[in-house]
Amino acid sequence: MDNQRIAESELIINNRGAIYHLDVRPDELADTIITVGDPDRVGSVSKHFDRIEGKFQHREFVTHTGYIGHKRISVVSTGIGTDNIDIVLNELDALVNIDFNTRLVKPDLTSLKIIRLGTSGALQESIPVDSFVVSSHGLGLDNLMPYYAFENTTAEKQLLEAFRGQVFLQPGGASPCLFEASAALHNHFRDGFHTGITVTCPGFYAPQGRALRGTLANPNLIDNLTGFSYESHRITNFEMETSGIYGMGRVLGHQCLSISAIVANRIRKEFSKDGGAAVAALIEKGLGIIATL
Ligand code: R1P
Ligand code: URA
Repeated sequence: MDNQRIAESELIINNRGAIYHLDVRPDELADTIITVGDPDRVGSVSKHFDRIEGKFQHREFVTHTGYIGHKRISVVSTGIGTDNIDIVLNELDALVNIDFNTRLVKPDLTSLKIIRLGTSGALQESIPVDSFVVSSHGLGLDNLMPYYAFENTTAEKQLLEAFRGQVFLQPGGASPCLFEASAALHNHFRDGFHTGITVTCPGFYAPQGRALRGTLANPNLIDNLTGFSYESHRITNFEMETSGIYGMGRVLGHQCLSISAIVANRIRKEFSKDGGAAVAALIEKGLGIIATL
């Protein structure tokens, strides 16, 4: 495809020379990025930095860039859901891979390291609250990735085929998609982490099998997901961003990994007594590794 100038309506740059939603300029972003859902969690990460270089905020998108030793890291809040992931991943990519002066895609592309530090609900009895899960795959039941053209590996196609055969999804729901984590990043996060397939849902209540007053269209969803197995693969947990991050990483060529503190166990019907402490522990453990990447 010709490298055409990207129009003002498509790549929106504000008066500060910063991208539309994140309000961050290209020079204000590191190549190693931590994403968190909660804007308040950005400060809980950056308080561990030796030096903070800049703080930016627009809407729910808070960004702090700084250093741990010589390692430059940006931490960015995404808010909740893969609709926000569409915005954040596209804007992070534009900040490194599009020249903001010429509006042309750069000839040499940068592959960012993007690591989500989030919260999640476990779908296996053996994964207790306050433990940590690394997502070997993101399996999307949301509707973001069907809007993009992407390639799946043979292994991903086989796993998705097995999922389609075993798990009943109510008619009219999204078509499932599946992406593997960056193997290079995953290899750094083995000790002290559970690992498995993470299901990404378009909501927290019925889309995750929770009924308060609404009636579930698919009451067997949790049992179906918990019981899924293909070769050594199991579904470990539920959340709301991972498949979007992995899918957009595939489309744009970034290395992505999603790590969650388990705050709920849906099989034992337990919730963490101190989810804040579990997230703080995940941030400390995660930063210890991320600083060495
Ligand atoms: C729901 O409570 C939110 O928590 C999880 C879900 O993915 C969703 O965003 O992640 P975060 O704690 O990172 O936001
Ligand atoms: N986040 C989710 O999306 N689901 C849970 O059960 C817990 C955290």
